[in-house]
Amino acid sequence: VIAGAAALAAFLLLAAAYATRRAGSPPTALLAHPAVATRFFSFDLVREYPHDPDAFTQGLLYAENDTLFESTGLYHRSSVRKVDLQTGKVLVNHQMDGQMFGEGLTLLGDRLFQVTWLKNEGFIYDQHNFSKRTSFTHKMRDGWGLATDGKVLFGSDGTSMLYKLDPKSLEVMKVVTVKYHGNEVPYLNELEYIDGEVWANVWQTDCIARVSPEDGLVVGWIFLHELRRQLWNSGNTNIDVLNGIAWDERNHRLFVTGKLWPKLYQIKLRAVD
Ligand code: DDQ
Ligand code: CA
Repeated sequence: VIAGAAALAAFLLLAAAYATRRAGSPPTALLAHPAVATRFFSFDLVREYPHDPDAFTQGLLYAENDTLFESTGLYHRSSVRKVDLQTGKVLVNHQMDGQMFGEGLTLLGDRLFQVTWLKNEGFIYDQHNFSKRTSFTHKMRDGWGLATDGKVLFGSDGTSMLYKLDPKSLEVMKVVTVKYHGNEVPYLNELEYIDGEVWANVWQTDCIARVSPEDGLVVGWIFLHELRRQLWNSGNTNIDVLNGIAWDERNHRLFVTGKLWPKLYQIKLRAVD
């Protein structure tokens, strides 16, 4: 995972250097170009909360009144749950079929949409009663992340493609390729729609890409390696990657966590460019 972060950092530098050389101009000129005016963000920690260290977080969203919805993965351990933010306690739990590997989750209206790994089957749950459930199939290559702007669904499948899906038919309405300075950004994972952008965890990188859903351009990078490093350094050597972004739109609170992380963090972005 550390190698992954280093690889991404190296990739970012190389991509910038390559683009600069090709353009025959200094980096300032490159960054001044509106099409590549990518911003870079670090963060300030606002608060930390307990998070179930057995939750292999694959989908995360803020519900209301200090609760979250979360989808977890791994065979025989996958679940959909409603979680209390303050205590991390699981308030409602739905255990999935053992052959299912839970992935992205989002709430549109009263219904939770969930996709699964390596199957093109997804589920729709009544947010008030997880046993009221229907299933659907989708045409993404795989099921990784889900988010919504309140009208359509956004989906990721582990490639650099970002899908717009019709929530009624689950048909693909539009696909954009996510690119940073002309380079495809693969492994798009957990998603969140925030203020007109789709934010995507990039699997194995400690980074979140802020993507313009209209054209797929990366408009910002958020670097969160310090969170995983701090957990690791305090003895949590069992943790997996950063994954899980939730946005409390009303109170403008941003939450992040990771797979098997014992903590969930409220953070505030700080521009470093
Ligand atoms: N994904 O979240 C990146 C989409 C999938 C992660 C899969 C992690 C593998 C866990 C071990 C699977 C056992 C067959
Ligand atoms: Ca999310």
